[in-house]
Amino acid sequence: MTFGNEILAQAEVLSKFTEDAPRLTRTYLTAEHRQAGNFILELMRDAGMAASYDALGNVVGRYEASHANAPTVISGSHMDSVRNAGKYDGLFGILTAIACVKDLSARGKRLPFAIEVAAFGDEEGVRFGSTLMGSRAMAGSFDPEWLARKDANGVTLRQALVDFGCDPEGWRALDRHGKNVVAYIESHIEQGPVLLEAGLPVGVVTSIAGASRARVSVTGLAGHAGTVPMDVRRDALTAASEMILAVETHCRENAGLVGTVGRIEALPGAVNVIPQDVSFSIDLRSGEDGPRREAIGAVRGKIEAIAKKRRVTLGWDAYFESSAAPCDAALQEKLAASIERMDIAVRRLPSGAGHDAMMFPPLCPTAMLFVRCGNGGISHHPDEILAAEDADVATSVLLDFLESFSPAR
Ligand code: HGY
Ligand code: MN
Ligand code: MN
Repeated sequence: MTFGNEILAQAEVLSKFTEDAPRLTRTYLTAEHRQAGNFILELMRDAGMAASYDALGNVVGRYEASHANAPTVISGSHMDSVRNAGKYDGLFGILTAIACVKDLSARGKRLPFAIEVAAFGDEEGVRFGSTLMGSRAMAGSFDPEWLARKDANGVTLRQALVDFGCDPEGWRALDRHGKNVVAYIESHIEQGPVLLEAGLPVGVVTSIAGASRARVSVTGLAGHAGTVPMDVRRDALTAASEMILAVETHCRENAGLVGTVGRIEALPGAVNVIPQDVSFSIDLRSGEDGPRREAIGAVRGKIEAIAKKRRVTLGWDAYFESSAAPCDAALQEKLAASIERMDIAVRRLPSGAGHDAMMFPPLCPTAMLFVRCGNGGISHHPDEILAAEDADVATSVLLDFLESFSPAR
């Protein structure tokens, strides 16, 4: 069986560990996280790695080097998903790294560095809102204030970690600073159409877009849908609607920006009551931090003006920000050389999606390898597809990269 067929078969098994079948949703520190983590643990051990859960519920496997005191290269991605997800977002990066180690182990080959494969438990942030927690801990930027964050049922992250059998205070020991990590490389489906349109199976990522996220709350005045005249209403939902269109318009009018309102809640939510309390999310991204920060400020100003005009009150919780992350130039060259050795044209491209990799530049040189997404590049959607032969090519490129990588002395 080729790398690609085996990876797709494993992704198929993992897709069954979902909290809302037949859709695929797997969130952090749930029974489904445990099912997927246990399956990945077994794959890592079968591939010749020592593997275990860490203090935050990540699953980490380690394949020792040819000699003691060698440096470490980390490769991995996330095992959690968005709601109603595809099968390959995150998981491909874990499974392809395991496939590489399994191949090395089968040949009895050790490299001049240890390989750690990381399956992060929370990249999407669906359950607690704060994202990239596993990779942040490993790269030394975990924020212990997140331990007090609550999920929709009021369960704190701290309690959820204890319930999962983890140690909430153990996050400090996960920081790899001082542990001689010389590179982080993540393989990921592109989640867009560029490689598909270029007719290429893989590409080298140049940078990863940064993101600003806010939770906006709009408070108007509830009232009877039949008796309150239109000119005296303080309708929170129509106000929010104008605000949401302002986000879209601003991003349409400023090249390089993308803005999304993915969630909205309107209360009391009755057909015959004017909405009083509305909350919605904003996710705004750009390949450059300056324009993104400027844009989120401009959008906030426009939303405040709409609130004033419509006599509603506004709450603004800027709960997340990630800076754009450059991929290491030398590692990009090494990845490009591995692709060329397979007689494939090299395509460099930025990532509009965020990834665990964006947390690693403060720790070590960081790179990403994209693999083509079929179906127009659709992702964060059950129609996400990955061809076995593309998974095969990407794994062969990653293996060539690892076998030809010599850590700087
Ligand atoms: O939102 C993102 O870009 C990633 O899927 N977490
Ligand atoms: Mn995703
Ligand atoms: Mn992802």
